[in-house]
Amino acid sequence: MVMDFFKQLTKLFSNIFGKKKEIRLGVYGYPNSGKTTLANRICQDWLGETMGKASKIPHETRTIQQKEKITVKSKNKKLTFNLIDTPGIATKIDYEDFIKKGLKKQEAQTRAKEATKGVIEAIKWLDNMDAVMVVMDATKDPYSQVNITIIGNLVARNIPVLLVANKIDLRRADIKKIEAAFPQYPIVGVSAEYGDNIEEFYEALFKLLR
Ligand SMILES: Nc1nc2c(ncn2[C@@H]2O[C@H](COP(=O)(O)OP(=O)(O)O)[C@@H](O)[C@H]2O)c(=O)[nH]1
Ligand SMILES: [Mg+2]
Repeated sequence: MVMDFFKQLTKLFSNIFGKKKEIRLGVYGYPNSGKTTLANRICQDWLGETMGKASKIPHETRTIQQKEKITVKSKNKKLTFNLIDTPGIATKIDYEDFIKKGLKKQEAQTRAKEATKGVIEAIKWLDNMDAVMVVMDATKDPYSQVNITIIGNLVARNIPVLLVANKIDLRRADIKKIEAAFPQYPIVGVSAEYGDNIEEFYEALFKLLR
């Protein structure tokens, strides 16, 4: 009887105080920076499954993708989050660029239309994020309108940011350039494709979400 009462009481307390809301971790960035490749690596490492398709042709991910309850562990630390892969944010989407990449006119036009919707959806979803990783292709100029806009929006909303300098396996990759462009944010270099520096990446994730 008494035990039962205590059980009930414990349950009640944990319902009131213990119910932690789910953490939403967003993956944002320019098309082709490697967002889906990174999301896939995280899912593969901790769930043993992939998230979505990565592609050489930009705007492969055109709708929000979500994987729930991913638990990352390191020594005595553990954290659980929902991972949200977003369509790449671009300032210009032209169907002719897709034709140049080998798509037929019809396919190219559909892709352009969907990609435009995807950008709007990604921006709308910013409000729902608890923390965001901004993935950048470290071989490209980081000081782009897209990066500045995403980071500016996150800061205005008080959402913690981690900059991920991706593709460090490539010789032209230059993390210093990204550090110089955005000196006030934490940054970690990785190769989402080959797994270089992935331990440091998870450590940076613990710091971002703590
Ligand atoms: N060399 C190299 N290529 C990568 C890396 N990560 C992604 N890629 C390639 O970059 C392209 C775009 O990747 P994807 O994940 O679809 O980019 P997203 O548009 O940001 O989701 C694909 O061809 C990937 O194979 C990386 O770490 N190194
Ligand atoms: Mg993608």
